[in-house]
Amino acid sequence: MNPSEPAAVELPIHDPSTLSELEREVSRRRTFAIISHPDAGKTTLTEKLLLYAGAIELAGAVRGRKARRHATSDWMALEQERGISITAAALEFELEGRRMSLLDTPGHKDFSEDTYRALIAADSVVMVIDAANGVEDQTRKLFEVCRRHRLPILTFINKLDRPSRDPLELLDDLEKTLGIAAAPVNWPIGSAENFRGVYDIPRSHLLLYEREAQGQFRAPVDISSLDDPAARDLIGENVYAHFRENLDVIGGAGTPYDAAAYRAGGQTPVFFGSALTNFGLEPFLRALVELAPSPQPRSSHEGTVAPTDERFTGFVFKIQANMDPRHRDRVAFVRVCSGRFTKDMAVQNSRVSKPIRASRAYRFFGRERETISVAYAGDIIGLVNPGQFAIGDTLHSGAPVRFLDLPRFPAEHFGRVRLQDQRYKQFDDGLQQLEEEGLMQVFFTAGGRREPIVGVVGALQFDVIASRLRTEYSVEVVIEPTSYAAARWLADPAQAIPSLGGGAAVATDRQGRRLILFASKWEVEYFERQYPAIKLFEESPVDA
Ligand SMILES: Nc1nc2c(ncn2[C@@H]2O[C@H](COP(=O)(O)OP(=O)(O)OP(=O)(O)O)[C@@H](O)[C@H]2O)c(=O)[nH]1
Ligand SMILES: [Mg+2]
Repeated sequence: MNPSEPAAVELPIHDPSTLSELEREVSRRRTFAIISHPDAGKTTLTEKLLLYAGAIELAGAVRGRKARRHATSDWMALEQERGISITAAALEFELEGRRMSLLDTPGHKDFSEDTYRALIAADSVVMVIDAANGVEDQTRKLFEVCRRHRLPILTFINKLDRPSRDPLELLDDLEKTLGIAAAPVNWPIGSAENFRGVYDIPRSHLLLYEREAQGQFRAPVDISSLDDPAARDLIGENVYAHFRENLDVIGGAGTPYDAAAYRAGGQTPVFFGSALTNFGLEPFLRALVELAPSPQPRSSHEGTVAPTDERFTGFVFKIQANMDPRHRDRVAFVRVCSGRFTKDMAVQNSRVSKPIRASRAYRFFGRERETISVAYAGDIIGLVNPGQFAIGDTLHSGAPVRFLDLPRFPAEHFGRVRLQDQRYKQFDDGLQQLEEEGLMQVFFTAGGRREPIVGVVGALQFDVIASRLRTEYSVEVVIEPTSYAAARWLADPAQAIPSLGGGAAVATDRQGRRLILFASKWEVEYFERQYPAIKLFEESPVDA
């Protein structure tokens, strides 16, 4: 969870009958996050992987027409309305004896705090690249986080059914922009209307692209030899010649796949395909099952915690309220890091002294949930316990342990929330619960508690807050942008604050801690120069 993260390890594969139940269960778990720049196709790929894994029978679409199914991982009303992912979704399914836990993350930078936390809950990553755009900004930023945490990355280059950049150029882009070796596992033949399929390099066979069966059903997979004259005819002379040239280049100068280098985060195996038209998914899914690492050890303040440590440990990486309109409860998503979690177990929260009885535990499939009685290291479970959990909490049985803090991004946009009706109770509850999710921070100024200021990482969150208050709490609000641009907490809460000039204002947070809202970073620096005796924090001091 930090640069001193222990290097990847694999459980030794003994005769399975000699493994303990815990070792067996841990070794068959694969927990991974899908990341990329917005719109590269993460949610579409997620949906199609679920389809291939047999976890769903019909694939939904990101921008479904009214009557059509929506993608499982974009379950929130606003996600379906806008056709973008807003919040990370957890999906658990079985595949070839493996228990897969997938986290589909939002690409938009305004939601990146949620994406970062999901990354920390994963043991490996699928990076999606739009074949027309190559490595984009947000992908680069997320990649840096993966590198810091030494997460192994598989790359899926998507949208080959559309005009694409040359595959050699795309590999070059990965290597130059990200500084990671790119090892192609398959190779695309043409793109857009000339897209003919992919060539599986280690298996030396051809998967031909079928234009029918687009959309909802599994596309048939045809395999034949590369030198088969029929294949050559099907591909067409021009496309074939260019493709053979490319193959010669990568055969001579390309990076060969190396399992150890992948596990160490030094190289990324690369696959090509088209999630929307169901192409190239089967080899990718096969690779994911074969190559992705099992649950890894985690760093804590008390040393490394091994997944097969009998003691249950985990941490809360996400909180989400009102996922199910029938229950309207608040779910804390926990990544189990070691041992076995059992229903009704008394767990300690390292932040508070009282043990909690975890009587309502679930596993998730997008919005759908299922009660569980047991979970193992690697699993992502949801615990329902209103108000008892905060993002970043470590849960454990046995000896005390605390995992390293999750990143918190400073708010950069501040809006004043004005209630448009009289539903004060719902308004207060809504703001408090959305704050608990980490969506925003709520500040109170001289304007009083009825018109608080919310601080967010990206301005799109204002829309999310207003929309969720409306749909989940039946509260109408207007959020007006303010000129504040930074919040700084006082290190010494008792210290007197000199009268503030410019656009700054004194405020308190929900815990009553005092802070100053500044109109710019420059104003913060000016203040610090003027009053060196007043220490300011960028993050709220951790709760006592
Ligand atoms: N032509 C084509 N379009 C695709 C393909 N994969 C996804 N798309 C389209 O690209 C758009 C974005 O896809 P999403 O799956 O929502 O992308 P995303 O990465 O989840 O986006 P965010 O969650 O908002 O970051 C949608 O309109 C998809 O239908 C593909 O293989 N070919
Ligand atoms: Mg998405």
